[in-house]
Amino acid sequence: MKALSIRILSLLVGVAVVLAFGVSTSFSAEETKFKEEYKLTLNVAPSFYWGMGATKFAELVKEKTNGKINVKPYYNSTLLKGAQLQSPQMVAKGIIDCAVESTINSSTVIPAMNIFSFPFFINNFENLDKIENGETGKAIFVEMEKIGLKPLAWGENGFRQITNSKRPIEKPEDLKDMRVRVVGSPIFIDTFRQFGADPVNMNWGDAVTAFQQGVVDGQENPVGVLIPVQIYQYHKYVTFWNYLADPLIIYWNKEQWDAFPDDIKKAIQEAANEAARYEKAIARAGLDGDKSLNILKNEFKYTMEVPDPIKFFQEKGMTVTILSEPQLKAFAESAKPVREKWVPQVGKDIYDKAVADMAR
Ligand code: X2X
Repeated sequence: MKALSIRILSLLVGVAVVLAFGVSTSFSAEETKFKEEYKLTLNVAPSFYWGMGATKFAELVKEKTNGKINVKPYYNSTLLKGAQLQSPQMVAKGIIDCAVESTINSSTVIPAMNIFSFPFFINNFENLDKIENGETGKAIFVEMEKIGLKPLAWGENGFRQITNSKRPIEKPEDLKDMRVRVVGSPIFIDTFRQFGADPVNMNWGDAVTAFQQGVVDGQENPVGVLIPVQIYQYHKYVTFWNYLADPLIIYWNKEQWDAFPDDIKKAIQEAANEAARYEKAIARAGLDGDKSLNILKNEFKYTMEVPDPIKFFQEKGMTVTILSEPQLKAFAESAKPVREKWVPQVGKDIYDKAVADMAR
């Protein structure tokens, strides 16, 4: 009993010392407004292209705010215990300060974001850029602000490609009865059911074990995930079909953002723009001719380890299938009912904006 009360007493003294010390060495009035650490969530590891973007953002924020703002990335959704679809709520509530997140992982909270997951709808970089920089992108940012998120910049996970351990996928029937791991977002389940596959939704944190153990036959992700995760260890076949786009958005808790002084806002915004440009170039490297490789070389003095993803997969022994126009048409036709079903769910206005943006 006595020992316990001494321990409690010493604990109290400790706390008092920390408090007194904290007060006596307090920072200048301006600096005390900032947290010691701003927590950033993202669903993947630092080695993923998306992870490299988050790391870059944290570095640039530190640099551009002269160390006043310290963003710490928490990779692999550790702050969410792997529940990747919860990032927008957690940032909106201010439990997490900011994020570099996939639109897929916010799509259950912000339905408009499902426009990117429409199968065989946005099928190339040009269309994607038109949508992000156009009326659709603007409208999505407005939706984010409504729920308490301040969007800063578009990054990119990439166009998602399908891999599997069974056979080359060239037509919808090739997916028949194939067990495919998908993100826990309903449009993915609809799409793969439409192709006759057997989709299984699973958080990314559980997915790699499922590939290892052969619990699923296939999965779909962009090269920026497939290369670092060494997908060729599990799957021999990859089909490049650009069936849907997966942008990232760098965003901040809005209330916290609004309270930042203007110079801090400006510095963080610049960091987001620069990190997003870098990350997008990495995600597109070798998939858009020399364009992104040159951006990396000239603006960021960065040389890609894998400058040609398709060649890389071939060298790793994978069978790479690149769908021809008629093959893509067959998939697009097969997926039509999914797009139709989802128009009211994303909102007719968003859908119309996307169609108009792409036609521009
Ligand atoms: O779960 C996935 O497949 C991933 C890593 O791409 C996302 O977080 C959307």
